[in-house]
Amino acid sequence: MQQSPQPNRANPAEFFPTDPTGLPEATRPALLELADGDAFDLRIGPVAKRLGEATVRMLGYNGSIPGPTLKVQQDSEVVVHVTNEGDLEGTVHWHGLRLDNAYDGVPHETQTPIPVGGDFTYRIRFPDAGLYWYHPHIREDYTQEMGLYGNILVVPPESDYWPPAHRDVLLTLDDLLLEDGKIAPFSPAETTYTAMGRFGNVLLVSGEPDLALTARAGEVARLWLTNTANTRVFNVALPGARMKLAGGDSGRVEHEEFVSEVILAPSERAVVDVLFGQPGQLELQHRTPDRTYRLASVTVTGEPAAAGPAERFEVLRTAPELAAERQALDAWLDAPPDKTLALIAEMDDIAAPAQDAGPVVYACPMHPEVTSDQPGRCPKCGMKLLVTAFTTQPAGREPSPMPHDHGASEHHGNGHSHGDDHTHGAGQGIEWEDDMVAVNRLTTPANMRWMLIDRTTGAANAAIDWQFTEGDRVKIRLVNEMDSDHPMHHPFHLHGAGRFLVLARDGAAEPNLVWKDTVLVRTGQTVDILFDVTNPGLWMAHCHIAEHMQSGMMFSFTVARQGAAR
Ligand SMILES: [Cu+2]
Repeated sequence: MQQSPQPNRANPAEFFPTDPTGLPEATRPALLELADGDAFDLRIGPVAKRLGEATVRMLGYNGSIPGPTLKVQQDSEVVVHVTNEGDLEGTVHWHGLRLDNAYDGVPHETQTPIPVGGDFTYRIRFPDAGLYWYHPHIREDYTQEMGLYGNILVVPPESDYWPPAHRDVLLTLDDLLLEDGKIAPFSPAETTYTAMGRFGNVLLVSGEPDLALTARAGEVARLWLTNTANTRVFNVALPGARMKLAGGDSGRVEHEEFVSEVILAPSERAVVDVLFGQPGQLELQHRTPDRTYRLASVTVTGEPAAAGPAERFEVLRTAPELAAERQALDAWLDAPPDKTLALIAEMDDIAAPAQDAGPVVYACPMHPEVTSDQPGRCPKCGMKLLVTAFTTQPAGREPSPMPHDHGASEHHGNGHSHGDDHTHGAGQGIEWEDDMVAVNRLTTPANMRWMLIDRTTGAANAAIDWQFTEGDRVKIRLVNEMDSDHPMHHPFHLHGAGRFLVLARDGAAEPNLVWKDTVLVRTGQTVDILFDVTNPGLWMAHCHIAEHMQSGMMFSFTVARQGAAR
């Protein structure tokens, strides 16, 4: 039995609506192939989404989850007329695009939020080839979880920018928290689950809990992967097929390389070419140190594919534009950082004892066997010890495909057995699951403060006031400190003021460069990035765990035009 208090659920008006009655059923995303100067409409509105036996109320762009896939030519421009018929005011952020600041979709900073019933017209440009995505920038913990995300595929003019492939397969990776056949409640007033972020218990690939893919023997399929989850990190594998890493957040990698798995933090992308061999049944998987989940089934048919792409699959190419960046890397590795940001949590003891409560016992929410009669930190993971009433719920709530009484659990529940030795910290500095559900659900921006701290000025979050100029290259050091009330990983995202290269992780030079907009900084890790500043305006930097951002982990910085006074 849970001993922790439950959030107040007495009054349904305190939560966003969950009733799908009468709503149109969510459709599959349309592919919109757009030419330079084209315009299209994007409507935000509620849909009924079938997830196995359950039908839940979600939000879609143009009635689909994910929203439509935009396929555009590099250096083109399109006009998007957005109407908001959703549950709250909104914006659209075009993630990873180095576009004009006015269309970046940051509420109050680059535009007035679009009220419910209102509209806004974006002009978006695509200077870089690769895979991007769009999502709201108001209460993403709710709106993105509800299904508001879609992909953008930017096609380069060079036909050999990517290696040859038969087919493009775009897949979003997400999870969703269902309770009693409904999406677990969201308060319009405040974000919850701010400690770990809201982990789901249903995994969704391109919006589907049980996606089935087909391929032909000898086919090379290009998987375009985007992690749209609030907080879950995915580790994608496809045993039985060969995988070649071809690209990342923004375009191709320096060196194509064969891989057995690919890690994507929230908002990161990966471009993976897959060569299918003999006919048979395969599984696209998400693999954590403790479990393996099925993301999708893949049926490889005996129908042969044309030979060309498979013959050239063995060739591992190098991207000249990134090889050129490599030439200057040693100097940047040796240079001191221009900026240093610390990533830190401050957490109240949400079960702090009353004055006359007598002696209490403190324990780690993740390691209940670690107890103390004094406040302190867990020697195993660094987590702040909390009064034990909050630590007695069994840890772990891994996703199963559907609520348990629907009998579909064989679809995802094919993992290794989950022993009691779930050692925190053995997960490569990544929180793969919510290991402290009882505490996590009670955390809010009021009792959990996530912070980015400028180590030069001491300024935190919104008080940080960085100023750059177009053309700058800035070395930024990200230090994920263990001296924190809740050390965990953070995907650090920079908006389209530019793009960056990862220089080094814990002092080790990055072996394979790729232009990025988000980098996963693992627990206790130090990551150096080189930010190539190209676009003037007021831009955001933030953690892309939606609940961390809502809990303060963000700031904005300015980029001046070249030649203009700072
Ligand atoms: Cu974070």
